Amino acid sequence: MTRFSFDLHNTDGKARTGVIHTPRGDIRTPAFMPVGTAATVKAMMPESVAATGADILLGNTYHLMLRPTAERVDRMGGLHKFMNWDKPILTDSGGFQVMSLADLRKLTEDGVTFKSHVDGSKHFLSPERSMEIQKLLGSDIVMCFDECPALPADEQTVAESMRLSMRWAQRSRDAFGDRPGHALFGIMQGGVTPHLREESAKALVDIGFEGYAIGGLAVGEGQEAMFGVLEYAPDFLPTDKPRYLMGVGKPDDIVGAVKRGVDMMDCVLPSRSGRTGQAWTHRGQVNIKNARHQDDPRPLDENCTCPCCRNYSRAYLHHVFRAKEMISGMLLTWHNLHYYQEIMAGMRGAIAKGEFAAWEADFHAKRAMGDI
Ligand code: PRF
Ligand code: ZN
Repeated sequence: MTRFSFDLHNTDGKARTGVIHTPRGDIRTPAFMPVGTAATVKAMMPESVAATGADILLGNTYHLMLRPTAERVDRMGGLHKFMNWDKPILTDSGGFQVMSLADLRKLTEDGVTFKSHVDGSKHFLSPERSMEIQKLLGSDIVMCFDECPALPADEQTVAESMRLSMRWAQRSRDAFGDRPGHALFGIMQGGVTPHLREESAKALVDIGFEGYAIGGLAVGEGQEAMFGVLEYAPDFLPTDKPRYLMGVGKPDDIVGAVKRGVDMMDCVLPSRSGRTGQAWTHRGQVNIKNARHQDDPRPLDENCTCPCCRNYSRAYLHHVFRAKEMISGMLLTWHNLHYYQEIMAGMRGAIAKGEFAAWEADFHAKRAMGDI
């Protein structure tokens, strides 16, 4: 049986490319993980998600424990079978979503009690329960149960929250147990304070994980501050383990993160913005509801090979968006996910050849030209 392992193939500056091997298949890094919160990448069939080039999806403990429940997913044969996706799945642990979505939260050393945003029912999450749920789901990459304060926050709040997350990281490691072929990732916290990031990284490395996430970013600090942390935070982590930046981001955030040594990312942006008429192209952002597209026979992105760009005009995309037709979200999501995966493939190829700087300059130059 294939064990979980990471092969780092090339580095170019701080940028890295490699492969994560799992029993469910390889994950080429840098990797972008589309978000399948409720056991679906909204508006996409799983085979279409795979066709965009995704090697792995993200699922959410918080949403799935509330509906349809982890126990029901388990009875249906696990999340992969339930949603018809046989490649790797990473699941987030729930703490971050509780803090942003649930009602009436009560945080203690033990865990978090909260009310469901779906039906108001009362629930409890702890490191132990989160590990149990992620096991019932059949997740390949399990995330530690952590807490992530919104920024800006004062240093003491960030320090206390980070230290709680580190105690929870140890409890997550203990509860996860010995599960060959499955991985547990630690999550670094510590806000925008270097010594707290270092303390957090040391605590996690002492415990020992199969991979390390950088959490607590993209929570209100802005791109400049985020890149500021990414200048040093990845250096606190082992070079031979994957590094995952959680919940990031726009295309230029992703490129900037890879440049600074990040291997994996996830974000709802390409799928969510596809459903609100926003497209991301080589030339930047396009708002398809803008009237300038209504008589335009050209595709969204002349250089894109996705089904949306091969077969449909801007005029059509504008029309179906305005008419609120479901195909609007389907086509734009497909294009956006395809574009994100093309960025990842472009970076992997460039890093392998030692040409990341030239690739990055071209990426920014095309965006600076603006939409056609
Ligand atoms: N922790 C967890 N999930 C997350 C984050 C975090 O800090 C973030 C922060 N951007 C997104 N998702 N568990
Ligand atoms: Zn396209």
